Amino acid sequence: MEAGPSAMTTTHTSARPDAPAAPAEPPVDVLVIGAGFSGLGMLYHLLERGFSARVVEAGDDVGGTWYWNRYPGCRCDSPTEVYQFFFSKELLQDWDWTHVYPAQPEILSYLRHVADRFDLRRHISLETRVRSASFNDATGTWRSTLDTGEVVESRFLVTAVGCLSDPQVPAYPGLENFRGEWHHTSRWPHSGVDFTGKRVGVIGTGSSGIQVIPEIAKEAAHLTVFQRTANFSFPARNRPLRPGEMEEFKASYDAIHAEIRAAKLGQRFAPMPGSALAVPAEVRQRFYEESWARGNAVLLFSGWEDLLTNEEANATAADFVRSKIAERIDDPETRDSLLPRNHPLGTKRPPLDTEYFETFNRDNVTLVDLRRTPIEEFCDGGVRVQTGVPDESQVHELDVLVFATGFDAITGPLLEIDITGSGGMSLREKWQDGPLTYLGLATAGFPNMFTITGPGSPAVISNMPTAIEQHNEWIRDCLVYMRDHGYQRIETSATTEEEWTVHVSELAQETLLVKVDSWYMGSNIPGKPRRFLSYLGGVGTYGDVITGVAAKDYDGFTFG
Ligand code: NA7
Repeated sequence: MEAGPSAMTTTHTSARPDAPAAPAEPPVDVLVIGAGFSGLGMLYHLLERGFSARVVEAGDDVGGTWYWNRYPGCRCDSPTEVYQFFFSKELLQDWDWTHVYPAQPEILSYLRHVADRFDLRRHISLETRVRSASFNDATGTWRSTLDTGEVVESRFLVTAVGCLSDPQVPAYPGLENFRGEWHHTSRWPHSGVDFTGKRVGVIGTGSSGIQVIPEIAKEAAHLTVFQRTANFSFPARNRPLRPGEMEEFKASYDAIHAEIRAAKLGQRFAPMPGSALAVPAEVRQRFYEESWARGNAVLLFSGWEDLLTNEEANATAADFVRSKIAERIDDPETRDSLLPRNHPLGTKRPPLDTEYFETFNRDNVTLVDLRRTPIEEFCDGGVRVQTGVPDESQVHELDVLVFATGFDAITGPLLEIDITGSGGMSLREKWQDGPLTYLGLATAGFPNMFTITGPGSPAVISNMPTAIEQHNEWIRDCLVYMRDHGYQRIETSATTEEEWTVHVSELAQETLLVKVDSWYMGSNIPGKPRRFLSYLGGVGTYGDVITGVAAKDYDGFTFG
């Protein structure tokens, strides 16, 4: 085990049924909620700088996203050499990845290794949820109540709850009547699901659906895919790393790290200056063909910079991708339903796939186009859909139903916790018309609280570990600054967060992303305010902004 951060004593008390919950004395410096990439990274940095910290995690192991999403086919869409922690050169040198895009078990092993190697586990309480957290103005501390009844008092509260961790099951009636078993992709049983000989239905064709569908099709007697929106998808062209490739990465990690920290997407992609419309059609076609052959969404991420701002430019790429998708599907009617036509390319999160469209050429796979035959209800036998003929319906008989129906993204996991700030202000109430943050890191009225990859930061519009690392380091440095200056309390103001939120919104308005319904916009959740939830200025620019704020003695924050 590598020499890790020094052990710090954490303090807490357990509530007795006969006594009012009593907080810890003295409080722990920082309570971190969540032990995925962001919580583990945060814990490492805090301990390394001598803060006491405690992490509370709902799962029975660390890993976050990679703990919960265990469905077959689950893997990362970022290349392995960028999707990891960069805080330890020894860790980078010692860990060997096997594939260009590692599968979920491998990433989970990596995160477990990180927890062990840096001796983080003894600061983590597993199988425990934070139910509520409230700021006490008198003591300047947070008091968090766990589902065990325990109350933890901390100087700071850091949320590391993930952006896609609040799974959603569609609200069609009758699920309780379904005779078979059902699962959400992000709450997959640890023992796995046996599809052999079964009739399986998958609802949802986002990234999770597109990954799980080809795998289930190989095993099930019959697979019915319920599609509401046809999705663009790029071939991953995943493969095992070639001999020597890992060594090349290891030799270049400093350069790779510098590159992704400065890049727009926190990835080794950079958009080309100029317009797709300014070059001859043959040049465009050649670039699109070459990008397609490389796999991933190279065409989009390394393409002309107006692909996501100009509809006409976008259409040149979207037409190309549609033509490639069409080549992969045999049946004309199925092809027609699978071709994405209702949104510009890249305005919904583009998935990477392995044999996704080809799966619909199998005899045991049927596509149900919900735009033509909408779901009416779940019933004992399966899923009842309208047929298009008035008063007529049809039941798709199923033994297993899989929901790949996504998440209440970014704000969902934060608002699930009952958080109250200064003067008893409720975060749920404060954000009822949409989240307000400064830098995606803090919100006015909630002193000493930081939100890793919160709304208004690049987060989901980037390689997540890069965005997480920016926040981990910034929060760490801010707490060191406060300690050095003897400050106990930090908060931002309503004016500052308003300015940042308007800035985030203005950047989004310049793009096509605000024109479609997506989880980026919150529009996948009925009743959720429709607002673009992330910062589109890019990871590099964002890094400059937040380090600039720190350099100016945390401009936009006040200390007490
Ligand atoms: P997504 O990307 O939100 O996809 C959810 C899918 O489920 C999408 O195809 C939805 O169709 C569909 N959906 C959602 N609700 C319904 C209902 N009520 N009826 C039918 N179909 C529905 O979630 P994923 O888990 O695939 O991916 C989330 C992110 O994880 C991904 O982007 C990566 O960043 C990793 P819709 O498009 O809304 O019409």
